Amino acid sequence: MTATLLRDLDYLALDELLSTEERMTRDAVRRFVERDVLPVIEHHFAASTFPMELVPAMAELGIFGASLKGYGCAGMNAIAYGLIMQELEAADSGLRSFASVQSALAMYAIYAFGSEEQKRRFLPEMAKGKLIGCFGLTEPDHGSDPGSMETKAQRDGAGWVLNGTKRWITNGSIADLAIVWAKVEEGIAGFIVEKGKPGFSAHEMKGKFSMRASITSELVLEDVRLSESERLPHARGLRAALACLNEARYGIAWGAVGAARTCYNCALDYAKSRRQFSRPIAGYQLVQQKLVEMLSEITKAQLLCLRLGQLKNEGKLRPQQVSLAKRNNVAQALNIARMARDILGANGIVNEYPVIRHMLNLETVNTYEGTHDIHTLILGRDITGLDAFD
Ligand code: TGC
Ligand code: FAD
Repeated sequence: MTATLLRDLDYLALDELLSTEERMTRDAVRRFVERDVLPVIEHHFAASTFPMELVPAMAELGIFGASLKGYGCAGMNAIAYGLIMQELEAADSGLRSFASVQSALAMYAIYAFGSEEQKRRFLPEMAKGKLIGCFGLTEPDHGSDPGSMETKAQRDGAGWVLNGTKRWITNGSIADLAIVWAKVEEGIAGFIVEKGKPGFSAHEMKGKFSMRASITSELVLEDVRLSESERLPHARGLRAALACLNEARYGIAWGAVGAARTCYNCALDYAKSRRQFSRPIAGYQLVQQKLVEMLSEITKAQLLCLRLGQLKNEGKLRPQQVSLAKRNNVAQALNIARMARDILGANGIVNEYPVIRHMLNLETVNTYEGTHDIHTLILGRDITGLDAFD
């Protein structure tokens, strides 16, 4: 993948709506991606490994917990945070996933629902990338419906005993701590389970065709004993876990634009240089139609993101609005990746170009953090007042 594919796509001059700080943040992350990520990402995707060597530089850029305030975090606004996610995913969804899980799921869970002691102990080290977190909500038999989870935490004197299995957990086997959601008598609670706890193990899941530059694991909890101080004291009910998802889904809405932009840039360059029937294929109406479709959808997705960011900065963003953007932007990005792959013909299936990698990754992004159809139902419930989940 070449650096020129990271170039901006800004048909409506949206850059003018960004502050100097937001632009600087975006450009710094783009430079990092160009310098450090592009040379290694294909290798990691092929080997199915995550580029851990990039973690210190990501921490240096303030990427982990970027929008959190205090505790060693950068305290950026929501738009700057979104732009970071966009630039990371322009390289690979696995890189954005790593940052999303660390920041929006693990760090945010501690930030929003942890005790002061937990925040002081974990957040500064996580911001430095010295401690890696993961987020265990999904189980083998409970994905879209996490409220039916079977993992249990039972009272044991002053502490707790946890039993259960979490599956499809990003960063699971490279994490130093897991945020684990479990059923308790009063509903659902969140716990911080550190690596090395007796009875706790993480196993990498192999055989993925998608998100290969990202570690996905199963977490097994067998009579894991935790003290009360390892429970998130302010996490009460499924709503706490879902509040973390809002943060991650927000980042995904932005990130998908980055993946789509790379695919578009690649398809445009290719179409201008590839000649068939004595002319560049970019000169044919059918190819132009695809490129224009891609341009339009990326531009609309960018506008959605910017407005979402403004609402988030003002503290007015509703979860359903995040669902609208996650659902739309990921579906459009996946469609754009498929169109780009088509424009590249046979070259669309080889790793000389980043398009097939993005396309495969986006299949996961369409499924995790609420599938496309689950977000349809969340929105359907919001506009009709009728709950299709029941
Ligand atoms: P429901 O009755 O709708 O809600 C239960 C309670 O939660 C409240 N609530 C929310 N609160 C904050 N944010 C949201 N988005 C919320 N949605 C609902 C709700 O008000 C209620 O509160 P209370 O006080 O009345 O109890 O619960 P339900 O069981 O009917 O759930 C429905 C549904 C589908 C919305 C929800 O369960 C869902 O979103 N399912 C999708 C599961 C999902 O997204 N899993 C993601 C796992 S993590 C992941 O994939 C990480 S990928 C790595 C990466 O990000 O890169
Ligand atoms: P299911 O819930 O079984 O859904 C299967 C199909 O049924 C989907 O098409 C869905 O839309 C449809 N469906 C389900 N219910 C309904 C309904 N009521 N009406 C209509 N259609 C319905 N989870 C974590 O907790 N932490 C992580 O870090 C994490 N990382 C992940 C990384 C990867 C690479 C992947 C692939 C997944 C990850 N997940 C993680 C899990 C992810 O959130 C779930 O896969 C997702 O929520 C969907 O659950 P499921 O796969 O069990 O599908």
